[in-house]
Amino acid sequence: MPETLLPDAADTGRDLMVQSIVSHVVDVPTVRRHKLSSLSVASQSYVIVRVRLANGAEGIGEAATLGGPRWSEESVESIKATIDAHLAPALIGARADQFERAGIRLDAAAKRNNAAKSALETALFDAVGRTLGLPVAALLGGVVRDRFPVLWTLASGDPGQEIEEAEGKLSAKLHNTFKVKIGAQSPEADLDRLRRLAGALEGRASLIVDANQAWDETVSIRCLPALGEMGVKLVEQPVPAWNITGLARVRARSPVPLMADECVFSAHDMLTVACAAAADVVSLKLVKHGGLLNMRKVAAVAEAAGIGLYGGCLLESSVGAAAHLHGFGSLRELGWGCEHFGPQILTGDLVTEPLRFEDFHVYLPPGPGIGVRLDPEQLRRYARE
Ligand code: MUC
Ligand code: MG
Repeated sequence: MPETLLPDAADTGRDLMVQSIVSHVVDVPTVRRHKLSSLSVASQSYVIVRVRLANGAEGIGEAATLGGPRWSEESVESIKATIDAHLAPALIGARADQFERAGIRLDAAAKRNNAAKSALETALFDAVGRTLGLPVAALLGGVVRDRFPVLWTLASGDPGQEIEEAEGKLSAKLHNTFKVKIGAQSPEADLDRLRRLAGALEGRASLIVDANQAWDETVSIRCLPALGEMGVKLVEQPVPAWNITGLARVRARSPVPLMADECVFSAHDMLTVACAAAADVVSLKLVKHGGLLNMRKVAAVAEAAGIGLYGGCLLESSVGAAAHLHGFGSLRELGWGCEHFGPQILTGDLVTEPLRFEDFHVYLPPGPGIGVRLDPEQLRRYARE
């Protein structure tokens, strides 16, 4: 710890000292195969952490991954190993309510490993919120909104199946915006698929697309006008994450707004994207930013640059989704809605009380902390041996 910081003080009655940290790898099958440009999953893997304070309060957090270390560099195996060997020891004995100081400790113990750090930071917020009887959003500045427009992602790659799936979501009044995952096949095949979807859903639903870095600059410039003609509202991460200047050139010629995802992990990345005028919107995700406090810093840089905010996901269970909703609920602006449909694509959830999805919105779970509790039986059921 830098000398300018006070040493951890004994708490004034509430005893918020971190006493123990336990991590579990869980694997939950999905209702159907989910195909992205460079990976395909039939099961979602998370690390669930449980942080116990000296006062007996327990906080929970989740680190989501997608396809092992293929969406980003972290996998559940690396996350659990880093937490157990490096990050948990750095927090034991620290005060849970000193969130920024906890971040300093975690950053001193390990470079990046943002998903692992975000799970721990969520658990600290949850434990402190439970101790004080306050929702995490209150600890972040207070609730600005308690319900969020929520989209559904179409990612089987089969347009017939995708139209049927979208129709089901529309008639159940669950989702009326759909994100289509592209890039697993040729651009021409994806354009045909999107034309079918846009035609079938015209006037009843909005479409956005996510290429997950699959296209290059030339393909993007060639295909974006067609997406504009189909009425696609937003195009996410068309080019590789490293190609910020390319993204800016694509944006300058794009009839459709562009969203940065894999190219914005840190607030520094956000500043680079903003200075390059490379995006209209940014997708906020705890696994990228390393926690709620850092997510708010990324959001602040985006706001300062006039870049819109979107509540991104990595197919979190209700634990991770609830943490995100508390973060999103505390932001002044969230103009592009959110995509925390994760709990609905799982064949089972990890919590006692599922999140509420209704009337095309997902609701902030009420109650202290992140508002959801682990179901011990479900945890046992999905925990890896
Ligand atoms: C991503 O890249 O946005 C979020 C929803 C989904 O289907 O995939 C993720 C990751
Ligand atoms: Mg994305």
